[in-house]
Amino acid sequence: MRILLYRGDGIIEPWARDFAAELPHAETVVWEEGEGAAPCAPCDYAVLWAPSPALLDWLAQTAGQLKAIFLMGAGVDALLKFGDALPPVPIVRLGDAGMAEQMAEYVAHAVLRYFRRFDDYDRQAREGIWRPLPVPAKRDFTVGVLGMGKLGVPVARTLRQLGFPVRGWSRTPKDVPGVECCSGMDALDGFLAGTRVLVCLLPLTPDTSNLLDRARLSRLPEGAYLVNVARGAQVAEPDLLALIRTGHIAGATLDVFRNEPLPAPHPFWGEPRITITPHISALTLREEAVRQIAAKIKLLESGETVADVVDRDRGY
Ligand code: NDP
Ligand code: OXD
Repeated sequence: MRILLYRGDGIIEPWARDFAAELPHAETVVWEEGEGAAPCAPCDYAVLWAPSPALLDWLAQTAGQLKAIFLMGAGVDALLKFGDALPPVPIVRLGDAGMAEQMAEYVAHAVLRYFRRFDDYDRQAREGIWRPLPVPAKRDFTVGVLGMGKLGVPVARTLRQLGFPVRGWSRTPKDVPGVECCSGMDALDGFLAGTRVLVCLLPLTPDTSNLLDRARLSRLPEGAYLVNVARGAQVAEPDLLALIRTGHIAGATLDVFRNEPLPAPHPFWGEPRITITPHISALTLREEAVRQIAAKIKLLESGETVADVVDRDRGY
């Protein structure tokens, strides 16, 4: 069995080492491209993150041998954008693999920071001001989670454990104890109207691209706060900025952006009510990821089915 490995950031040696340890009978090869790159023999599995068009071309040409593509992350938008150029094999994303805990930590931190007014205290401290500030009642501080999947549900549960009223919105109906769930576009406006902190954990698909535009963000009550940990293209960035500047939205914690790294002249950098992190809310943990992918390869090799296969029509 031959497994092809590739990461757009080039950090692939530790992955090759971990796969060799998990699957000692497999040959791992690292995809190289450009002048002087060694030709690669067809592979049974490809394990990728941020592949190039040249790599996908080659996978399509050698698809006769390829059995599945595994992603080293949860989001599949960067692969599905290749559409018909993708080889016709199952695409398998990471399912949690240590991301849910990180995501819950990140979102809980952002929500608590806004709720307990830490940004206001930072500002006061810089000016040498000692002044306790009022905090709203938790019962009036509803957190709404867009996307109740592998990451959204644990995030919603964590916020619930912290005592916040929590709502969840998804495509199909959900039943999560303690969380008020609703689904579908018809429910979205009402969901937004009752949400004080909006957390976005949706996959990027044609349906969710630009979902959070001026009209939808304006449905949030005055003084609402946004936490986006999903994909930047789900938010109309100029609309968010305009609503923060008018005061309708109090601020945002953003981990993802339409263009990453966030370009130097982007107005978000200069907006003190926006907290920026460099796409780190839930990092791929290599050891967990390799263990999960290797276990799924073993299942496929023994003719079994695996979880987390992407539905190409749905887009996630
Ligand atoms: P899942 O596929 O497990 O869950 C997606 C959720 O979104 C599901 O509840 C789904 O509904 C819902 N959904 C999808 N489309 C719609 C729609 N049109 N309307 C309403 N609800 C919709 O994904 P994960 O929870 O694993 O991950 C979510 C996203 O988080 C990833 O796609 C990725 O973009 C992002 N991410 C970001 C990271 C970071 O570091 N910033 C790290 C990891 C992931 P239903 O349940 O009904 O299908
Ligand atoms: C992912 C990500 O989708 O890191 O895994 O954003």
